[in-house]
Order: sequence, then C-alpha cells, then structure tokens
Amino acid sequence: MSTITPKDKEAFEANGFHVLRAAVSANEIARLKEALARMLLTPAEHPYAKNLADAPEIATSPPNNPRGVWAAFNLQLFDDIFWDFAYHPAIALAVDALIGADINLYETASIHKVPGFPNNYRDWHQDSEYSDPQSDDRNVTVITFLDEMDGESGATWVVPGSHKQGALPHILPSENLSSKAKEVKDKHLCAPNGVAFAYQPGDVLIFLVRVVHKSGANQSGELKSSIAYNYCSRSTLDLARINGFVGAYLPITRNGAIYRPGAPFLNEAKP
Ligand SMILES: O=C(O)CCC(=O)C(=O)O
Repeated sequence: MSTITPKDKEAFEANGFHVLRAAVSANEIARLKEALARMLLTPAEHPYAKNLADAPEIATSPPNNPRGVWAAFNLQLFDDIFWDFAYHPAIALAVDALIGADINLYETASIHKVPGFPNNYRDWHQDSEYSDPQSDDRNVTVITFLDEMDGESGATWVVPGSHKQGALPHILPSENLSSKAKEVKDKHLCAPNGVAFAYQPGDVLIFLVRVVHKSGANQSGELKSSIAYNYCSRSTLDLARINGFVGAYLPITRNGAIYRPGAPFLNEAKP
C-alpha cells in the first residue's frame, strides 16, 4: 500500500511534484552510499566508465571522487543493489499511485555535487527534452537524497506548476562552465519561480517529466549525492525508440504491488 492520499495526488497534478519524507531507511542509505563510493572509484579505462560523466574543471580530485564524476548512468552495471533499488516498495508504490496504475522503469542515474558545484552547472530544463516524443507525459524523475541537502547544498530546484506549459524550447548553455546539457531557452523566466526544500537522507522528490528543474549549487564543504531514477506509466509509449538505458521499460509494479518475475506464472507451471 502506498502512503499517497487523494489530497497528495491532487497537489501532485497541480504542482507537478511530490515530496516523500523518510522513504528510505538509514541502513538502506548506508548500503547505497557504499556502492556509489565504489562506483566513483571506477578507473577511466574501465569498459563501463563511459557511463560516468566527469567534471574535472570543478573537482579538485578529492579522494572520494577522484575524477570529479557529477552524473552516472546505468547504475545496475556497477552493483546489483541499484537494480534492487528500482523496486524499493515505498518509492515504487508511491510512483504507481501518482502516475500509474502500473509503472515501468525508464532510467537509472546518480548525481554527485562536489564542494563548490556551481549554481548554473546543470541549469533549468525539462527531462522530457530527452524522452520526447512519448505517447503521454506520465513519466517522473525520482530523486532520492542520500545526504542532508537544501537549495544551497545540492538539492534539486523545481518550478511548481511548470509542467502545465508543455514542452519548452531548449538550447545549449552559453556559459563556459556548464554541463553542456540542454536547458530552457528563456531560463531567466524560470529562476524567480524556482523553489527548493530541505531534505534529510532518505527523503525523495518525485516530479513529472515536464517540470522545469535544475541542480542546486553545493556551497557546503562535502560531496552531496543523490540517486535519480525515472519511471513511466505502463501505457506511456516511446514513439521514436529514444530510450536505450539498461533495464528500460521492465515492469516495476503491477496491480498495485511490486512486480515479481515468475510469479504467479512459474508457480502455476509446477507439476
Ligand atoms: O541535480 C539534480 O538533482 C537534478 C539533476 C538533473 O536534473 C539532471 O541531471 O538532468
């Protein structure tokens, strides 16, 4: 059973986001952080290292993130725990209640903000810029905060209600120091309306794929990490075969429960 109430769902449709507090336990956070710490030490020559986007220009080679990785993709390639995590009941059932019924995995990623991570490195954008064309927009980004964060120490910023504007034009950033990833053309219009919240490890931010959002600066002295997974509704179709992520479209929930491969089909097949 999810904790999402009809009021939560109504607010989610109006604002485009929902904050799920204390969804992931301290023990789970510790295990995820251990696996991410190992992933950040992946040497550049490793065959899977191309899944790690580094930012050596903002990282001063700290021992816990020597290549200055700021984003990582296809996390299941690095540790099975990231595959298990896609099925985290508190998160998956909340997403099912918000955008389902029935959700599939869309993408797995993590974000790492070194001390001094700039305010506009990953600036205002819609994730739908990377998933369109889809048959509908029941696709969400789910940020699980692994460290204490707020808007000045790495938390994600969102523009409430911005999903209602539809797909906005995006351009490449003009700043020299940036992720070089596409951002909203008129981003100066987004900034005054952006909000960020204070998060504890284990809190989760869920937002629709057309919600304009950005990475917060990290003015703290510590590395701040979060996990960013995307899920879509089972009925959401990828119209141009855009999604090549590992595990894309595999079932996560069915009939209001976590999907378990083999059940009941294999049980029924027993002699
Ligand atoms: O930093 C965040 O939490 C959001 C990152 C993000 O939006 C992105 O990389 O597309």
